[in-house]
Amino acid sequence: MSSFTDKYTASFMSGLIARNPGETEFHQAVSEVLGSVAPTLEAYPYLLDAKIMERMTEPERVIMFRVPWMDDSGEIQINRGFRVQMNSAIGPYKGGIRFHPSVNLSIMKFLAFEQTFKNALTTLPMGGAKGGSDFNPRGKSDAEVMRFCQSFMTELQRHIGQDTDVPAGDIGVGGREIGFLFGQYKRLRDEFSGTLTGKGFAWGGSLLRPEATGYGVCYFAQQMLATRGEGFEGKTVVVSGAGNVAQYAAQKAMRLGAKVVTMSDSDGYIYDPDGLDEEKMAYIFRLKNVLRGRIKEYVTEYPTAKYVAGEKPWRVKCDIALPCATQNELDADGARALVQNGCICVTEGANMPTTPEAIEIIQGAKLLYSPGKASNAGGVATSGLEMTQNSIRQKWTAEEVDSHLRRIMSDIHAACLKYGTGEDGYINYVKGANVASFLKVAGAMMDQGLV
Ligand code: NDP
Ligand code: 2IT
Repeated sequence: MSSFTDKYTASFMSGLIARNPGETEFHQAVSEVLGSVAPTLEAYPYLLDAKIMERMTEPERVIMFRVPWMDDSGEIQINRGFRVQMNSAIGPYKGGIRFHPSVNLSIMKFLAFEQTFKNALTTLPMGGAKGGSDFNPRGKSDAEVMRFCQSFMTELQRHIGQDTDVPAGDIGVGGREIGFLFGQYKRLRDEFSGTLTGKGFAWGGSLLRPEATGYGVCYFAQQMLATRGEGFEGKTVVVSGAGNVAQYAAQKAMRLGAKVVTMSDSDGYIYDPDGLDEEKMAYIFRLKNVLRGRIKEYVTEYPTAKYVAGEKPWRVKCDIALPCATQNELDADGARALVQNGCICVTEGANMPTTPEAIEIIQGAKLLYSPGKASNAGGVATSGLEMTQNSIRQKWTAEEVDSHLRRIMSDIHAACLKYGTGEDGYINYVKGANVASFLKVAGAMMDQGLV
């Protein structure tokens, strides 16, 4: 690193930390981007004069609100709601809503910051945002989830709109929650519009949106593997998570000929040495999406598999790892285990699942490694396709959506190659994704003046 890069990064980060104390996930996300783009800033000093990084790290708007609701026993509950509208330089704010007890301002800001760059990579006109609540949907009845969603939307509705801000799902927010949120939005605003994505197919949703993030992860991994003449066929794959992204990443990897041997949740992981097949996948879909059960129940149904409580799956020998659960789930020990066991490719499905130390280990060992903002962008890209279909009042076939998704993932891969290929030929996907998206967002901000 040049002395400029070192000095600029250190002084920028100390200012950011002073202005945003305690927001460790936000600091981590900014620091990763800054590590990639500082040389670009040095090369284009007018971006420094324009204080472009200072502007990009200050949300355009943060909304924090009370979400009161009544549980089934009649007790009053209070949660905190958030929407961070980070950047609208290239389109209306766009990004998911997360319901998880860990949600706080730092997590919302890191996710909205990442989303800005991810959305820029999709090639579609979408700005960056994220929202959510510390509400825990686990163990709640459908009626409780509905009342919570209605209360959450009663406030959120005044800040969003199809040309303003278009939320979607994330952890804890799937088809059921989007339905309740959409119903309340429509009722309060008297408007049937594309203001949310991830809608049911019968009421404005796009085919393949549920599958898109996980499928996109595998399409991206295919492109990464192809740079080394490899593919999924015959490879052993470790997946973390058992939610939306993990399920469809596992299904696609399996259909591409890989043996998927693990899935997990926050309590532990299952290891199936024979690998998942269509029947086992159907069981998992029902277990997680209909019965809302825990992944450990898999071993009751398939006793040749084992359940490992309290652990993450990274010590299981594999060729390809797909972290698809949550931030910072793959740490230095996990990364070392993957490298030692001969893993060749880590493709992120979750947002920021790999810690900075783990990224250093994985890239140091020259594994293929892609950050979520590149490899999980298929979800929001297909949300963008849902917005297009809503605007033109048409429905595309699954084949049409899939072909757009494949093209977008391939364009993102090409952008990573363009800006991330080093002199030794090693592709630094982190640098590639950060520089490509930074240049796009920065250019749009410069064009639009000081706003
Ligand atoms: P889901 O709620 O469907 O599933 C989340 C999964 O991750 C569950 O298995 C959950 O286990 C596990 N998990 C959640 N929080 C933790 C935690 N703190 N520690 C360990 N495990 C945890 O969410 P999604 O599949 O939609 O999202 C997964 C990741 O992908 C997130 O990082 C999300 O931001 C990202 N993403 C999602 C997109 C989408 O379209 N849905 C698009 C792009 C990225 P448990 O049940 O025990 O909590
Ligand atoms: O992190 C993400 O990209 C998402 N949760 C999807 C956002 C969206 O608007 O589809």
